[in-house]
Amino acid sequence: MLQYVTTNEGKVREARDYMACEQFDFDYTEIQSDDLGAIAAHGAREAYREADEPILVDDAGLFVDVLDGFPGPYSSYVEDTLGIERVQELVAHEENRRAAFRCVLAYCDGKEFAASPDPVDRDDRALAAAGDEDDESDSGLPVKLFSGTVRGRIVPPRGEGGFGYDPIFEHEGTTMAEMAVDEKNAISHRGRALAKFGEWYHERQAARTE
Ligand code: ITT
Repeated sequence: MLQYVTTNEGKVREARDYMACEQFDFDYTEIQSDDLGAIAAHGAREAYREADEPILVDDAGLFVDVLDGFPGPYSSYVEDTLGIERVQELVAHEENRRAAFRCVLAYCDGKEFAASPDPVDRDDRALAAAGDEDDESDSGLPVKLFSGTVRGRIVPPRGEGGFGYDPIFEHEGTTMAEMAVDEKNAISHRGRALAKFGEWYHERQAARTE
């Protein structure tokens, strides 16, 4: 069974619209990097070594234009420390309140796959970013990356659904906290990444059972 690696139940709720998976509540090491793909790839290798089952890691972040992409890869820390209302206040008086949500999914099952159409991270980049080139323990484990982005704008909090920054992120007049799971998936960063992954994964499953 595919293991969806996250401590966040909200992510798993959204993922189950696309495929059967189990939540693997594993707090992988988040390396210091500006690149969500490198963070997710490193986490996927670590989680695969731990579980020895097919792994999907989901790393996401909110990138606010006028704040040069802050909080970006630090979104989780900023939610826990500043809180989402303070992030909203930071841009409340700005003319430009545009922002993007990004999600990168990293898949690892210990086997090879073709690079196309999405990139395959062959671990040198992630290891270099982690500064631990001497760590041979996960070398050679290919990781396939799928990404999705949604653009919107930062608004005062509205809505009871979703999680994280959803109440302050508005897309075409509706905050993501005002959307049902399937409505959010239809437009969201995660929904877009999951749709790409789901299509590829189901083909892969079918090819392996032929
Ligand atoms: P895991 O790392 O265990 O998966 P997390 O919630 O910390 O859980 P991320 O690092 O990917 O996951 O998330 C970064 C932050 O962005 C965190 O504060 C989330 O609540 C928030 N976030 C992620 N996806 C989101 C979404 O779809 N809507 C709103 N906020 C989201």
